Amino acid sequence: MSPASQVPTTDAAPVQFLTPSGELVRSAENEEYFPYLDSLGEAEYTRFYRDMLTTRTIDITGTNLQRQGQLGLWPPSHGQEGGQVGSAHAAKAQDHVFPSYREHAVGLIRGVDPLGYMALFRGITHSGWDPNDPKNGNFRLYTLVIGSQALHATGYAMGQQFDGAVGTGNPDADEATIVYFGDGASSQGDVSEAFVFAASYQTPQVFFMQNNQYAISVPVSRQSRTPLYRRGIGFGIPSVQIDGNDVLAGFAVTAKHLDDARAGNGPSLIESLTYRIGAHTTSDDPTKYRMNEEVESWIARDPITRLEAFLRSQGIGDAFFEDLKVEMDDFSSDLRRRTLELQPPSANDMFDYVYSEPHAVLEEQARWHANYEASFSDATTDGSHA
Ligand SMILES: Cc1ncc(C[n+]2csc(CCOP(=O)(O)OP(=O)(O)O)c2C)c(N)n1
Repeated sequence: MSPASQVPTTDAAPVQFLTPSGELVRSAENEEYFPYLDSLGEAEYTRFYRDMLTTRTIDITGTNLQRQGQLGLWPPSHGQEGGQVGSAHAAKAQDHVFPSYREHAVGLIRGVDPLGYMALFRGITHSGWDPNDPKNGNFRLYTLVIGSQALHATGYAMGQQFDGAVGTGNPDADEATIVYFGDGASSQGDVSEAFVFAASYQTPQVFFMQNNQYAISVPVSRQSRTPLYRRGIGFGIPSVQIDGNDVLAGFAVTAKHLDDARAGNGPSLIESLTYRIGAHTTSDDPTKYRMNEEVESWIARDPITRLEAFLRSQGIGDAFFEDLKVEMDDFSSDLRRRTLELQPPSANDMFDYVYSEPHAVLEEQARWHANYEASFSDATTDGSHA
């Protein structure tokens, strides 16, 4: 028997509540998630729609600004809004969120001003937002070192457990952690190590893997011989696959597993099957490694158009969508204006974050540097100095 033929080949269908044409379906296998689905009504549906559209607007604005030389880089989340918006709404205020670098929807929903993304990718700040500021909803910093945030999250979740913030039975106090990472990251040692510790310590944690089918140019088929969610099962972590372009599945499944985590039932892994419609970043040309037909087939499963179809079937009319278009235009202009107004930091700021306490040698260097910079202020127009 060849090794490949020993691998089980049957997998449950990914959890889906909203079909690509926007029809609500309930299959008996997904019954455990029904209460979470049933907790949603028109207010939540329209909120999800608005958040997905806002995220796409941020993406378009960021991409345009990069193309005009105003940002150094932009990593688009176009196509991945369903899983992101659904899962972000499943997290409670007291939960902690560890992103990768394209979770623009998640940060938005946690309270981050998207201007922070622009500042970060304009290269004028190391972070873009303060994760300790309560208004940013415990949304940690973007992490470009692939997979390392899984370790940060697992360590944090171990701390939540040691602090007794799990399984007390108080739904407003019990905490969980959710960490976002990609299919490529799941091939990294850091993620495997995070799985080991999460399983051993039964951390209050959801691993939210966005399988957008590519790690830059490397397709999932090259990275793994089994569906990626099975990687979690090997570590003893309950794992489930969802239709990541279905915002309702994203919400219901994440809400259930975060509830389990807060209740002290340990970690779980959600593989959110989706597709990166745009480039990996604005430095990438995806036409070099994938076919247009493939992209088109995923555009037909777009998370926003399917929710629009569902909303229309629920009686939401043109006015709602027309008003949102105007709102998004204003939002984009405002974000663009504020980005262009961002000022570069003072070069002397670099001395502020070296040590936690003041340091005499560094203070001397900072004084010298400030004087040096000031010496240019009386430069004449021909470049010489007075
Ligand atoms: C430790 C490390 N190795 C390599 C890279 C270069 N790199 C940047 S993005 C990326 C692919 C990540 O793919 P995936 O985890 O699927 O996330 P996606 O970008 O598709 O959201 C790689 C290899 C990196 N940033 N960090």
